[in-house]
Amino acid sequence: MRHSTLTSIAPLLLLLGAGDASAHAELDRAEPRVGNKVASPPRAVTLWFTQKLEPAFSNITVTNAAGERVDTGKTRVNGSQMSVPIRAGGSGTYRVNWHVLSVDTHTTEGNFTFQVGQ
Ligand SMILES: [Cu+2]
Repeated sequence: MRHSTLTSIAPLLLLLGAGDASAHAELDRAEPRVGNKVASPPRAVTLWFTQKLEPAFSNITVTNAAGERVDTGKTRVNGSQMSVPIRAGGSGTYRVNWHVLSVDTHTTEGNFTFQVGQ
């Protein structure tokens, strides 16, 4: 009886272990939304993460369709959210690159695009 109980919970423990290993700060959502189209250039790009961020080592850069930096370089972190003001950079595909250090000391990074115009 006891043996069969242990056997049945072992796979659950493995699943919990895997969950802990991947619990870094991942991108939860963004504004403008990932892959979305907006009519005019937004004033800022804001990202929400699944964990609190360390402000000193977390930043966002944004480039326009011509590959020019359009962010002000002044990323602001507030808990699990960070935001950077951007200048109008015309229409086309904007790319957002983010790099974060979460409070669990793990770094994660990623990028996505959104469309401006039409
Ligand atoms: Cu982590």
